[in-house]
Amino acid sequence: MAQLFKNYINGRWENGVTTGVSENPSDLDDVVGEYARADSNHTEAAIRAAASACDAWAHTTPQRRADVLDQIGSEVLVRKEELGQLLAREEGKTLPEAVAEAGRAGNIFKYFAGESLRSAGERLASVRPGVDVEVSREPVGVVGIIAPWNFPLAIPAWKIAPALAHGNCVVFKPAELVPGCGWALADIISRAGVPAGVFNLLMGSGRQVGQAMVDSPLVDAISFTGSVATGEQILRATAARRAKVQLEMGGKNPLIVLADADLEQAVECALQGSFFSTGQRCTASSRLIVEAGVHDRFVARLRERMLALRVGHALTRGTDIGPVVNRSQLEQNQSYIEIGRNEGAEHVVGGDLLSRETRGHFMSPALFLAQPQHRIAREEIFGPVACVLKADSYEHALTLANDTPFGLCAGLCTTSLKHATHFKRNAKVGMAMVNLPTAGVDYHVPFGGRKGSSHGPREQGRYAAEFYTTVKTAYTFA
Ligand code: TXE
Repeated sequence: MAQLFKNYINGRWENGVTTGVSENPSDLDDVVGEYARADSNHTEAAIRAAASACDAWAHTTPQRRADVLDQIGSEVLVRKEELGQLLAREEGKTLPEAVAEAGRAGNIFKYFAGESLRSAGERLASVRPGVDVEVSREPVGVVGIIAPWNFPLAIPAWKIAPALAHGNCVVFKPAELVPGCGWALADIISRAGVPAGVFNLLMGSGRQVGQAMVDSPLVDAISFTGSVATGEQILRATAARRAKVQLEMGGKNPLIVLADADLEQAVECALQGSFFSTGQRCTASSRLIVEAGVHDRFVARLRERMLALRVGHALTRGTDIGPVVNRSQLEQNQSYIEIGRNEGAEHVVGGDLLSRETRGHFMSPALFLAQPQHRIAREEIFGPVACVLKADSYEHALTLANDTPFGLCAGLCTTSLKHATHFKRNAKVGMAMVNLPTAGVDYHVPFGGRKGSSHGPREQGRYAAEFYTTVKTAYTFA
């Protein structure tokens, strides 16, 4: 019998109206678990519970919130191998990647335990005699958290932890493909001393549960990570009712490789950034912009390294690249391979469907030589598909890098201090990397982008307070 993951509403584990099934993308004959599908009535109940719990939780001491978050972080860290197994089985990233993600989630809770205690304000002299001014931060209220499937422990952690640390109540909806990871996190949170209603888990569809969260007048803020289309829809709905909103959406991140770069290091950055986690990262490097002087050598070496990558079951030791998360994402990747060929991009290697011992969504990483106007060089694919664009110079490469509707992150491989400095100043992104893959960020510093990639305040680190608090200015005459 598969485990049944239930929803967590107002401090109780609740059945849904129907059940859904969570599958292992490495082995479609392996059912990870069944989950209770919530509907709009469950959503309303969870939101009402959160709204009722808000005042009391907002007035708990920072020590209490720090203790709760510290306990959650400790349990996640102690169980990171087991949580990593679940993650690898449910989402398909390799076991080492999944264990690292679980560790990161634990560290995020630990970090925000400290942030509970550091929530600072300021006291200023007024411009009027005898008046004092205090500026303080207060919780926003009920926060709706809508998460994607690609980082099913880390992304919920970096939204839930700051929300609770800053005194908010949470209604959390994991993505439909990864209810097991959402449930595992909720189970740990439910045992950490969080009062009923302060944290709620709802598993169900975006259209029903997610939409009800977005539309509810009792939800004061929505934090969302996912596709551009859904993000834009949420932006319109929250703007109409003036709720606070934070959106992390797509990317088409460039990695520039200059002729003076350390070639092996640059190839490693490209390989890691483009294909690891099966390319299913908003920070993936999907445009490799390579200076003409090193272009052919770079492509040859990257091809060689790609051919050596082992694609297979996420839990098998030695697997470099796990499966694609589900059939529809696999079809999307395959359709872009087709689009690339049809629009005249030169196919270098990969993109083939692979069969392994178990029935899974396996494909080999793909590389194209493309032109800047090609769709495969402009649209987010969200799979192990990258393209190389040739640049005449650093200046040309930077122009190509910034020529995109997205602005999440960008990388540069170079040994030139002059170009590295110029790049950090002029890349139109939220995160710039020099001699590092575009994917792979620290958990204690801001995460987010510009242009079509992000909207609203940054996530993570102390900058998270911008979204999870509201500022009050208080005047006293004495
Ligand atoms: O995203 P959705 P999906 C991109 C990537 C991928 C594509 C589709 O290109 O191929 O999006 O993935 C919830 N109101 N990214 O379908 O639909 C949904 O239930 C409220 C990039 O998973 O945006 C899930 O919890 N919520 C991305 C979450 O939104 C709604 C990571 C994301 O789902 C909703 C994931 C609605 N109307 C996908 N409809 C990144 N940038 O990292 C859906 N949801």
